[in-house]
Amino acid sequence: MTTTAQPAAPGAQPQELADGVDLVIDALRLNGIDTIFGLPGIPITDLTRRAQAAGMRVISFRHEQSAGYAASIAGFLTQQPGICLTVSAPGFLNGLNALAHATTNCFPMILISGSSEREIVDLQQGDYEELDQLAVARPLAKAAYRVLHARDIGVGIARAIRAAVSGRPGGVYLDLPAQLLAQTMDAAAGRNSLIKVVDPAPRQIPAPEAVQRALELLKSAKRPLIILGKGAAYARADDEIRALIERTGIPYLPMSMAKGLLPDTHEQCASAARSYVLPGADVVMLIGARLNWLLSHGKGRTWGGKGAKDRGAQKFIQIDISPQEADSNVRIDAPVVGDIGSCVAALLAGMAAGFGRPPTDWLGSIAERKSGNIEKMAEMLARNPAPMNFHSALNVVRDIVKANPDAILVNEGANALDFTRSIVDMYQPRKRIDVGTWGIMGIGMGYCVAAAVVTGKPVIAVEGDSAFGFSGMEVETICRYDLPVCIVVMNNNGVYRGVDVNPTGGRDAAPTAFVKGARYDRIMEAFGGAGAHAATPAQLRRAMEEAVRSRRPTLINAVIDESAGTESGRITSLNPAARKK
Ligand code: ADP
Ligand code: TZD
Ligand code: MG
Repeated sequence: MTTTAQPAAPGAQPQELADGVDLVIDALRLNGIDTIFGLPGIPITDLTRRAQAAGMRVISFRHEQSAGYAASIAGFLTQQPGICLTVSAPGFLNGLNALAHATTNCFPMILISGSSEREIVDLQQGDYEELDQLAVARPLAKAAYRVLHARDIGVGIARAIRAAVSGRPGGVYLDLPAQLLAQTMDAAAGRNSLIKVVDPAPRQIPAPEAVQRALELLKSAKRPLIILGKGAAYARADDEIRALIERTGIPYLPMSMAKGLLPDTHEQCASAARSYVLPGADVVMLIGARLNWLLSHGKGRTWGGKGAKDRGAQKFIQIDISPQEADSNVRIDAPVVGDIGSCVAALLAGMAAGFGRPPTDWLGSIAERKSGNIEKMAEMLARNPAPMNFHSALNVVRDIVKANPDAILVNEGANALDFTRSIVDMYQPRKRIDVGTWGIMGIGMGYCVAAAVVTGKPVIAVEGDSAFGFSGMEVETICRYDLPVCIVVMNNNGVYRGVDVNPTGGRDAAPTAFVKGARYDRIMEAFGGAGAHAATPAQLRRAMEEAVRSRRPTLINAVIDESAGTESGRITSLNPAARKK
């Protein structure tokens, strides 16, 4: 939308003007960005309205944190920066958690926030929602920018896009003061100032000698292992990765969000023999996975070391776009720096002359462990205890996901997370999205909304009852946009378990215990969606099948034995109280 100014002199043509809002919208659209996740208010209400009027999808949330998580995962799912739009100070701060989360997880996202007047903020004169937002955002963002003049909006958005998606992706902050949005300039000059970013995430070709070094190490391996991380899922080099794994015959372990890059049922998938392959491998190739806490920092007993700080005997190859990642925890013998598609293609080209399969004793002993563990798991899943436990409930989810392999699975909680990750097989790339690098609670409903909006696929969310509470109000958002989301709340009456009691016998409940027998399904009914209460696997199955068939927003309250979980799920060892014991 443009406005017209009074002609400067009688008889002159009226000048066509564009304001800051026009230019922001046009700059985003010029770069193919057609969706905004946000929450309106001063000074960005008009921006949300006019973006919608211009044909953009504006998804309005009940809390900025969910809008931010939605933007971050939209970035992961599309390789385009997800946009989160917030109001100044408190709205900005609510979105900040997601900005930091995006940076930590290497997801491309731009948090665009309106802000108050610079002159007043900098003199701390107490403006409406006063906060030096740029300074606050900077340490948590990959890059942070402020635009003060309408003529710089094009540059500001171009820089934000490049910073978000190039190299290692991350969260970018873009500060737009209220005054900027109202500033006007000549519309033609404004159009001319916008930048359509050319090649925003350039390929990064690995050095031939780095590829050679990696190939030689891999060839020398007697017990090789590949670990796929969410960087590999993000990179969309699905065909190359599959070719590498199948041509080499090397067993692989997918990290949580890399599950499904190849089907979890693939014969080379070593997930069911994880505790055997990590200490047993002699050469490990990491593809888009960091040796952080999720991989025990590459050391300790997990890797066959004798103590917590001790290294195993593995040599490491690491494929990553960030040159600083190598040696972050242990020595990387063969770093390969570049984008995963180019690196894997270069490795494949280097193998064209032939590449031997791993020794059969390594593959044989993995296969043996796998089948033993898969059998044990099948037994657990077949049991039908009353009340339902995590296994019997997730056995149903496992079947539903198998029957709907293109559905996106959102997952958060502690036990609800760990059991789902190990029980529910994934069959396609980028279908499992979860708590990520921080193990953060609260991503649930934001992820559901974004996944449904940007992919158009059905979404299934498996949520701990505590985890769900962090973003539960977004059920209204899911109903408002009528999204095909089926939420299963694994209701065990609390954080980890529902059985804790206040040791003093006082009237306050224990810190980890919730209201018993809560009916989360009624929250969905309050907004016109379908609620269901499931006390048995058969009831859960019926409700999930109906949800997938109808594509209606659905929330199933799955009653889980309140004593079934363990403290902190699988990461009990990180709990200081448990450590002391
Ligand atoms: P996970 O949690 O699944 O182990 P991480 O988030 O720890 O995965 O690691 C992802 C890694 O992938 C990061 O180090 C990041 O730099 C890298 N990465 C992201 N995108 C690409 C890409 N296109 N090419 C190469 N590396 C990438
Ligand atoms: N706050 C945030 C933002 N992230 C966190 N990870 C936590 C708190 C601590 N926390 C966990 O690590 S898991 C969890 C919390 C509060 C909830 C576990 O309870 P749940 O799952 O009901 O979601 P289970 O199935 O009962 O274990
Ligand atoms: Mg719980």
